[in-house]
Amino acid sequence: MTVNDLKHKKLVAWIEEIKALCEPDDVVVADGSKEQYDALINECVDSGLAIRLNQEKKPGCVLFHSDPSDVARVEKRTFIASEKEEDAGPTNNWIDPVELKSTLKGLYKGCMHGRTMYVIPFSMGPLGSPISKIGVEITDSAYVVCNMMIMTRVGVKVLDLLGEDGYYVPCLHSVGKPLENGETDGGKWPCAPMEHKYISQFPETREIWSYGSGYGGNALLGKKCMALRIASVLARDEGWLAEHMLILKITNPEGKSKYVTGAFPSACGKTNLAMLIPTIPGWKVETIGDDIAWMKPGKDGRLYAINPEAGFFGVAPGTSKSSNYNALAAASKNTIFTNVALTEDKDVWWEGIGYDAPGKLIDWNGNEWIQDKNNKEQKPAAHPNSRFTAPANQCPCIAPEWEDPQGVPISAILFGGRRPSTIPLVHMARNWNHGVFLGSIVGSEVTAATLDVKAGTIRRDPFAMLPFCGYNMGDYFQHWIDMGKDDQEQKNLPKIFYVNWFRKKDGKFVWPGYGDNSRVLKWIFECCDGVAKTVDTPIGIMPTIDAIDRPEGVTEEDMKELLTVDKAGWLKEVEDIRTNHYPKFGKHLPKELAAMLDTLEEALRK
Ligand code: SAT
Ligand code: MN
Repeated sequence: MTVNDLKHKKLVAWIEEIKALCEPDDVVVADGSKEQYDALINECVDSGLAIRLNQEKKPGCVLFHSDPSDVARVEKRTFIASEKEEDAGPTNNWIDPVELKSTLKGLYKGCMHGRTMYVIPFSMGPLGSPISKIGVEITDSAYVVCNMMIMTRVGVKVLDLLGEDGYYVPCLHSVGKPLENGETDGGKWPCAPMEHKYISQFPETREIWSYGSGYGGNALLGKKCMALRIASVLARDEGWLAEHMLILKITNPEGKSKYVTGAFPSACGKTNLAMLIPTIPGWKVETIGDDIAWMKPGKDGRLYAINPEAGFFGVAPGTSKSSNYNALAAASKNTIFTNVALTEDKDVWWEGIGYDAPGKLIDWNGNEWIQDKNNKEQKPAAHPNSRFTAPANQCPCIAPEWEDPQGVPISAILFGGRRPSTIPLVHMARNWNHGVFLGSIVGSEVTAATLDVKAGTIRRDPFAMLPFCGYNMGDYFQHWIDMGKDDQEQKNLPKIFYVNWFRKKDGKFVWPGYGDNSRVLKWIFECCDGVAKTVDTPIGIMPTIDAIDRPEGVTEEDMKELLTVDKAGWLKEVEDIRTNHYPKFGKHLPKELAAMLDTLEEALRK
């Protein structure tokens, strides 16, 4: 398909403008066909950028190894270029949009020399859903095109929906590595040096300009850039919520189902929770989405959620038959692996895959790697943020209604993070505003999903949106408060919970997590029906000690540890919020949240 086939005048004009700026060798429109996907993958394999995996063990799968500097999102190089700095708020990097565009135009000038420019029309959300949005990404990376074809709905059908004058979010991307005078990549992942990487969002004009990185959230612009940063701005203006949340369906033994969303920072197990296999008999969990939820109020006052994505961009390390059977099955064919290790028979391997390395490997850096379990210092064979890009419809537990254009009605919203102490296994907010308070104070140990914050330290990550909110986070809190103004008691709005699967004692996890999290989901299910065993505490509503069935290996003592309010710990938490967290938002902090903090402290001191 070529630009001549396009009917949308504004789109054609934009393509011509970018073509004149970036000066590619040619322009190709992504039509969404399997033929085009296969041809692009073949090109990547032929040029040495990708390795075709063992087609008996992993049919339709390939492996890419990125440049060692281009393995995760780069938060320091991510910018919200609003007209006023205040509108980007205290948690985002800001550059004046005029200045940033001028810098970027300098970088984009001629940046596609020697490359093909691809135009990717894509829909975030089921085609034609009233909640979905259309974007068009221009990129010079075939890797990006193929990943977008898995992660979003791409091609002719989207162009049909767009018609001659439909609205789309323009998303411009280049790896930032022009090829001069017949030069080739020579099988090396192209990208620009760190100081030239820019992941830029322009919230007023709803544009995305990304330069210099080919990786995940930096380059697949439908995901974090559009479905979270730009969508959060649209959601504020249009009265809905664009959130960093999984969506799951849970069914009890009587066949009654509820839908739950959950916000957890990157690499905290959203994919595992969305696909869990319950350890309690008779219960069933199915998946709607594992990373992003768009929720809109319906006429009945309930929130209806869609998963704007069509695939999973999941963390590979730690994914095994026992930790997440469904994710492994989803990624068993037609999957793109990035930065995992390669076995001698061209299969994939990573740390925590559930078995030892079957012989010599090629690690994610392309070097020979032999497992040495006695060497605690051995560098991992797969990068800790290595990923699989797998079509959602290959997941054995995908819910039949996962593409329902109307979305699914949400009964409960979970917040959580990795917290080795203080935060109990689960507690429920007393009302909507209290739930917003819980979302606003989420903190988590940092993981490998971001490159420029030290892994292992605890940082506040409100609503798990710290790197993804496209405007002032204080105003975002206010938007959440506003969404509940007519339904404080949550007659129709979801109940809100704070969970923590990551409590540690003597360096070991107290709660087994994974499938056993279904026991907590069961209590949450019962809370939504008003039949759970609960106790009122200074921090909110908690399960009684016997309300949650104990998994094997968890003693009553452990349960007490998990479900007792650690008053001293919480007072420290309050102190930290009061001195380090909330003051950042200044006058943008909703008064309701400041009041919640006072109420919490009073209750703890009683
Ligand atoms: O690289 S991504 O942003 O897509 C993954 C993540 O950090 O959640
Ligand atoms: Mn994520």
